[in-house]
Amino acid sequence: MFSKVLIANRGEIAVRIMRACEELGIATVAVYSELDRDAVHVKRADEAYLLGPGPASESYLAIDKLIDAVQRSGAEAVHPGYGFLAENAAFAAALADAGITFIGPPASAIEAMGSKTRARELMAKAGVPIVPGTTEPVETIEDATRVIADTIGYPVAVKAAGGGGGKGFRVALEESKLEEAFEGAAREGEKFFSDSTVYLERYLPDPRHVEVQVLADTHGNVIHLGERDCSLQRRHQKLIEEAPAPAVDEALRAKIGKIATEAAAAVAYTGAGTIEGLLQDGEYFFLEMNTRVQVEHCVTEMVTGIDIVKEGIRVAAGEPLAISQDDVVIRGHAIECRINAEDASKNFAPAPGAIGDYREPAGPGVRVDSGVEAGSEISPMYDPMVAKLIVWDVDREQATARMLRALGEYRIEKLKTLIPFHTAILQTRQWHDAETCRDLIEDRAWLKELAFPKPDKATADGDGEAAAEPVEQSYTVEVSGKRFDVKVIGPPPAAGAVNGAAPPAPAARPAPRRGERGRAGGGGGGDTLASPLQGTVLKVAVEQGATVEEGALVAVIEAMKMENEITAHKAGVVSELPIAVGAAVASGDTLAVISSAQ
Ligand code: MV4
Repeated sequence: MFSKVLIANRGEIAVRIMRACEELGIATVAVYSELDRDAVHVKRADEAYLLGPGPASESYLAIDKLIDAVQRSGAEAVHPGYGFLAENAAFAAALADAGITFIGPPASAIEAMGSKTRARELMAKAGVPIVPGTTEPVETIEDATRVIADTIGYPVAVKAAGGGGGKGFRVALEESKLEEAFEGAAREGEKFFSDSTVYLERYLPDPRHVEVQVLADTHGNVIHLGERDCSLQRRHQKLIEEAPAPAVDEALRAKIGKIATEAAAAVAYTGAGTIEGLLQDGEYFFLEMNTRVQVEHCVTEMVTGIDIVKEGIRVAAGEPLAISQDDVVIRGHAIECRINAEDASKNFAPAPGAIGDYREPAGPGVRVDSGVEAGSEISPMYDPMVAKLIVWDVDREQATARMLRALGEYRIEKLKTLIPFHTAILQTRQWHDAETCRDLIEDRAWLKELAFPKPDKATADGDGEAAAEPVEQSYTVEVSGKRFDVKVIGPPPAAGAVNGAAPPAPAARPAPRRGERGRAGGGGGGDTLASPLQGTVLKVAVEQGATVEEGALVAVIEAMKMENEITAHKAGVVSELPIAVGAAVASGDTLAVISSAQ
């Protein structure tokens, strides 16, 4: 076993890996950027090395700086966590060249699964079922049109070959929409992976996202730990994950487990990995393999009792897996909620800032994997996920009740998080019934309703009228000797307020000017289509004077490296179109005015 391991990551996953190391008697080395000097993962490690300035390219992605830190610390191995360099074959190879162990699969397996077309080809050859479609890149729209007509049919999914996790994923419902989908997928592929090649898959109308956890050692043992259901996503960002999957029984588990272990064996996989797939009408199709430990590995740990991170470290040290397939028993039900610093009511805009008072939930069956504490700063530079709340109970219904209890216990002051959103979701009939996605092109309708509550009359903005951002303030009051905690949500108190108390900082900044929210839905009935987010106009899909249907594509706005399709909030004539490709837009800016056709 190793005596010292460097963790090339930050936040909750760095802390999670350190916990595993401590239990294995391994000393830990943290790395950090200038922005993370006071971070929890840095304080927790036995020693820590500064990498450089905040941008990941100068810190957590800087391979030479990381190798330098490994050599200075004398660590024998590096754990990459997820994100950053976790699935970078060049990093795995560079470590190997320097005689340092990469805690993960061989570079060849990362590479094989990194190209989605190559992975599909390999899987098809190995007898692993893939979603019907092409295993080779499709060069032109003409080629795509032909292949679709001959074999796949509509609707069709167009995906970037370098992609994964939904990046560069477009759907064309019919031939007239193919060009837009093809170009969108290619553009996103080029931007994220410097690879504009795309491939095609039959679009499955109502699948569940079911993924299988695998573990493989260097002695030829490959086992699976059952599946997770991650169907609850928003724009390909998973929000809630659970194990076992509601739609999978013992027989299906054995079937998809066999598919997953065969997929892993086909690329000579070692370590912890995940086969992502789609489940439709009892049929399972391979989508891609994630060659790393995933964010949602915890729900599998809760229902199997197996420590996936520790097993990954053991395997990297050359030890055989501590368990065999027969030892794996699924017991009870686990749910994970991602606690992101995001504002669900503002199109899930990142809401970075400093955490005030902070208290994590506890009690039976509750686990919190976090990388923050009171006073921690959530930087806009990194992932907005600050913690994961995971619960276990004997069945799904009781796990849900336990999660609601734990969400209620979680105190994160001053920071906007998804806690209220998760609380709302888990109380819906759709969650209770484990409903699938009916419309994957847009977000699920019921999910959207929760994210964009109909604007309240009292707070709905008038056309172009400036409105103050409501602020939330907490007070404790006593009424006849009984204690009440109250939250006052409303317009910010005027400057130089009563009692001479200064208003809280957020109220001091000028309120943004905004019109109606374009995607807010319901209420208002105005003509203005306002931008739901801040970003850059990538594409303008309509012309002034054009007649549009409700839901027609108006523009594509890039924000936080994501492409956001802005659609018409009503049918009518585009009477104003004050945007152009390349222009910057702020949240609330008018993108178009759509007048009702006379
Ligand atoms: C699909 C699909 C339907 N047909 N592929 C890709 C990335 C991952 N985020 C989900 N992806 C999908 N790929 C084909 N051929 C639908 C999705 C999908 C999805 C699937 C199950 C549950 C929720 C989903 C949400 C968005 C997209």
